[in-house]
Amino acid sequence: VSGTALASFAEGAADPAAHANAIENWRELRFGMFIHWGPVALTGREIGWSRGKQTPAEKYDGLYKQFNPVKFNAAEWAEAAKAAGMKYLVITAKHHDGFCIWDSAYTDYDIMSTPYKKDILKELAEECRKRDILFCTYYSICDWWHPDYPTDSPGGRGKKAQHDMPRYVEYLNNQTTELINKYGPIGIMWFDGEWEHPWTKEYGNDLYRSLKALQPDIVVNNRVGKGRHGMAGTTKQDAGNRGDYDTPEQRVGGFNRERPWETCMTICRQWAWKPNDNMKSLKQCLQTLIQTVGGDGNLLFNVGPTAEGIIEKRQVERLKGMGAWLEQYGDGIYGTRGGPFKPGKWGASTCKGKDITLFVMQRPSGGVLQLPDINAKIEKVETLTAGEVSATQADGMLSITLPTEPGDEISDVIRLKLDRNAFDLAPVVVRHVSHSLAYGKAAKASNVYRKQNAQYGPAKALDDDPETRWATDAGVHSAWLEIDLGEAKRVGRLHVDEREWNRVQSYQLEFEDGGEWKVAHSGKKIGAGHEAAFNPVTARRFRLNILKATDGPTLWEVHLLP
Ligand code: FHN
Repeated sequence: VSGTALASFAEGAADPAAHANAIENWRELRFGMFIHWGPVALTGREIGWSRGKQTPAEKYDGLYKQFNPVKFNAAEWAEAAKAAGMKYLVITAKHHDGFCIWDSAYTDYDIMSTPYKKDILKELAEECRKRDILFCTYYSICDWWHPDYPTDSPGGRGKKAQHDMPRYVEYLNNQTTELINKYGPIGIMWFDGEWEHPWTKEYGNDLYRSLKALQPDIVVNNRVGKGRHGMAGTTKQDAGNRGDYDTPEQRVGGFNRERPWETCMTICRQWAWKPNDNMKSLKQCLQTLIQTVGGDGNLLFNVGPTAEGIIEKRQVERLKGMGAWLEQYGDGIYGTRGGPFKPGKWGASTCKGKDITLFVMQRPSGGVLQLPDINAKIEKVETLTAGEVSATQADGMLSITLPTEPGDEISDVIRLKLDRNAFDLAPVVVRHVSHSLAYGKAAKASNVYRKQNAQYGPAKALDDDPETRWATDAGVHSAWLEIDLGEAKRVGRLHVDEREWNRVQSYQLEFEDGGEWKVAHSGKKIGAGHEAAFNPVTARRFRLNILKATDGPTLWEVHLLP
């Protein structure tokens, strides 16, 4: 990201030093609790989005009359965050449904109009501060309930007959100011719902500037304006996009030390409480945290409390499991920066001072992890999990001989102690050794994104490099990638990775036999880490023929295996 772009993101920060300091302090926290909660928990459906869809809007808007979370205990919630090793907490003060879980002077559609009649936010802010947990608030810019906000439910697709956006913007500014004045200092004002047409870049810039003037060390995410790239959460670099950090959602963001970023993700599937929702395993939770921090990002991990005001015991237990792991290995997470070895299937790395921590999550066959060597002397190597470890630096490679047995079901944790500051080392990609017969082989494709072969050609899907991909032009709905193995080889397995792009709807793997293409395997969706086994065929040329895609297919890796 260019310097000017970085500067423009923060233009309007009243006190640049306080602003920079606040971001550094927040980045060091690395792990936070996200809470999506409101009267919608009475229905077990999604907050905001179920209004006017699964739950008629009138019924949804009346839920507050029964909302009486008598089991809410702010100390228990704050304790759950602390036990998880979470250092900050962001709660939906107001989501897209307009309900305010604080005592607001600007509306009666708030917690004080419910049978509960107590100021949730006040209690939670106090209990967080007692435990040195940074208290933060989520505020939705779109408000499908508020009569002045132009769009309506379901999902903002409707339009209110009467509306008054300027008056709504005044309401929004009054409420965000109120949150800071009543419950501040607020760590992060976490905006969302900025994507709808009534909100403008100018509104966002004014709001950013006013918040920074009110509390110079408040951190404001990139959803305050109009510069976010959807769920990828990165910020467009055209001038005038405010926001202190990027916000990839329900995915681990890409390695990026230039721009602070934070992945927000649910521990279950739904943001708000849902009965019997699928919950992620401890391994999934921790490996997500490790991959995120290894990419130099923070993880904001979401729980959805019940209508009675409790966080489900199973979720609290899962978070406790994360906290127990962090008790042991948190020194490699908190206060670190991502890299220098970029995350990948192998695992991830972090650095702090002269130390690099390696989190090895996929043990290489043979037990020796091959990393590109670094421009530093390794003075000591130790394993924080179990067993013995050794390291050699030769021929441009750093070879780590791992303990014979995995040290921990989550990851082996190895500490390298260098002769210099680890953050100064240039980040490097760790090739994932796929043993693919197609690795590095000659390839051609029916289409390449803007004919930029060097950056997006078919060879980029055969290089085991997690950062490169074969890409095709927007609007392409079918394409092929042909591989020449150089000689006939027996192939019985296909591995393809398009990550979360999920554009491929159907494909065939073909092989050339006597001058014609025959089908070895047919499949439907690909997504992230698609594996397929089929009756082995022996041929020199293979072609991945994407028959149907929702838009230009983009594949990070295509592996052909025996
Ligand atoms: O619509 C919201 C959704 O309910 C949730 O709040 C997430 C988490 O940030 N953000 C929006 C979807 O992108």
